[in-house]
Amino acid sequence: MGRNVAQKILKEHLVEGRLVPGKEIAIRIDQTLTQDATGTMAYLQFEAMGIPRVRTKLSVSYVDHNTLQTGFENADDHRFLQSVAAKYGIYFSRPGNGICHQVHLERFGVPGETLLGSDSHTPTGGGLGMLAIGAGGLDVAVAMGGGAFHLVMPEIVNVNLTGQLGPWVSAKDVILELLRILTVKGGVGKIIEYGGEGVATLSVPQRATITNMGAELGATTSLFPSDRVTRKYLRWQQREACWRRVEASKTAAYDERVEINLSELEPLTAQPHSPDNVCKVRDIEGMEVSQIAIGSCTNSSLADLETVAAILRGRKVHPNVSLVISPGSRQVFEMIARSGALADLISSGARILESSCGPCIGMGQAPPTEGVSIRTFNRNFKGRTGTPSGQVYLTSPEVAAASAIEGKMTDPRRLGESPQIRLPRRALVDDGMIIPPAEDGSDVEVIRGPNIRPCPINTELPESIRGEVLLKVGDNITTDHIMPAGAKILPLRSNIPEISKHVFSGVDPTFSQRAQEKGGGVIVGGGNYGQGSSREHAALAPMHLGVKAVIAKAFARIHKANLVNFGIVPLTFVREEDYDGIQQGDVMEIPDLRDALSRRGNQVAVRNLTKDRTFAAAIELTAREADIILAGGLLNYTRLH
Ligand code: MIC
Ligand code: SF4
Repeated sequence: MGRNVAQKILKEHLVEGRLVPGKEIAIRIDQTLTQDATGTMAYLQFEAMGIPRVRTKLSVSYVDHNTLQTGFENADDHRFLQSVAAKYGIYFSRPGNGICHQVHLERFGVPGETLLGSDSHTPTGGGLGMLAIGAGGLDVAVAMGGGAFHLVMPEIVNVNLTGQLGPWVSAKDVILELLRILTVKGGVGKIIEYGGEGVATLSVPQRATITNMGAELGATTSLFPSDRVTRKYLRWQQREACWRRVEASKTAAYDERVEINLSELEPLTAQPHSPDNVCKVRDIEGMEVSQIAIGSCTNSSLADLETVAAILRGRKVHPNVSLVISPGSRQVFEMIARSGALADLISSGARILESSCGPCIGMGQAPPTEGVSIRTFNRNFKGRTGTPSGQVYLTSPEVAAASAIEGKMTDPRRLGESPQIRLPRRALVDDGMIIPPAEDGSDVEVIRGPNIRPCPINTELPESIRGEVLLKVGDNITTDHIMPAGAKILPLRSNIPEISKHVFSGVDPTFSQRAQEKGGGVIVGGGNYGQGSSREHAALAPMHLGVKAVIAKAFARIHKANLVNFGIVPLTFVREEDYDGIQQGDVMEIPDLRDALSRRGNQVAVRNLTKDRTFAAAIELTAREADIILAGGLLNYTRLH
């Protein structure tokens, strides 16, 4: 039987294991990317490994998250990252050059190669036919050192696209439809591979919008084949030389199949507070809106912004709406400036922000109290904007622009004929904001500000664990709940003792203090615990507070890997009723846990000393993961092996 696209790339990069779903494999990583919010820790970890130069084909360090410099911290981080990049052989994309995923797609992505990025939206590169995976910073540091990336071989889902998008319907609607069908946990343990005759009708940036938001399905990654459209895009970027065809064999098999007819789609939106809470825009038309934000790694390509400009041309933003626009990259920004589209946007009353993540990660532009904010982004988790009562609706740029004019949620099909945009024959290529590394980095000095503190390291797993349930939470807890971001907390990413004070602060402001007073403990979670971002701070900071284990109904992939990497034991309930029987404050004991992990046991008995009850918890770990936890995390494990 022939192979699908994912299998072909995995096969070429396989260094351990067999491509059997559920079995552990290890793959060689060609490229890595980091961004500043996860990058400082990743590079501190890389430095600790004592390797003089990265061993990948290409590594890029981006600055795009922490660009609001309200104190010295972020600026110091930027300097640290720039000096580390120069020293260790990493390209450095300066603040202002754009969002990592967008810039990587434009300037670096290569069809058929592997990319590991310390950001959950790394699968954006799947739009180019790349196998691009998001991971914790420590996994990326290991890959930079030439180490393989370990993962459990996912199942491969074929999304068969037929037909063609109609007027005013966009790539965003494709992925919102898939989120509606599969939900935020539907992609866990899966790779989403797009195929079918509809693929050829989608441009690379459209494909990238779709693979980007595959992160919200919980998928390991998403990807499109590399075909003629990919070649054309790379030619446009003056990078045709790196194109190669990567397509599924005619006889390729898949573990699951989903059908989407592009012709049948209509404008959709994800309602508060989950990307899978999808409905038709026309079903909630007329809802008053106070803010509209266009940008993010999902929807700020040149075509997106030219379309928005064409809709707004000669019109004014509604007086009750604040419209903010952040172009995804400096390339896009400069191109809309040269085409005149930027003038149309400014003239309509839009507020133009720099090319960065900005409002998407709560770096400014928090909406008003209870304000409705329409965003072309990928996440609408409660409080992520910085306004706890904010109501975020995720839509396409077309819906956002139409709603900006009307001041209400608007189905853009009301505006009549859809705008026809024309893109220049060549992209404006200028890599002047990407600094290549020093040829010989040995005498480059790494510059460290006072907020940059060493990465804490866990100790070996003790024989038994005992501790209080510090917090019990429900399903779909995101890493934004566990370790919030935003303008106030993000600057602390390089300082674990400080950032730890904010763990779970939006859920229970007393958490951090209680954890410290009790000398740590256990967290009890529901299904899909830790969905969302790749931030390893959601494991590292709880570890610093003494959290020893998380017992949940099920985990999201990246967060589970991060827990393992820092020596926190992830356990799952064997019987869901056992979750119901636990209360916050109960004292739990897990005797002989070390022994169970060493024996490769698949279950362990957990004693609830307060309720005088014992229940079984499953150990769903590969042998390597069990060893990492026994060693007290990946850094210790790497030293031992
Ligand atoms: C996000 O969108 O939540 C982030 C900020 O890009 C994160 C990374 C981080 O927390 O630094 C992600 O998606 O991985
Ligand atoms: Fe940045 Fe938002 Fe994309 Fe995360 S999702 S990388 S914060 S733009």
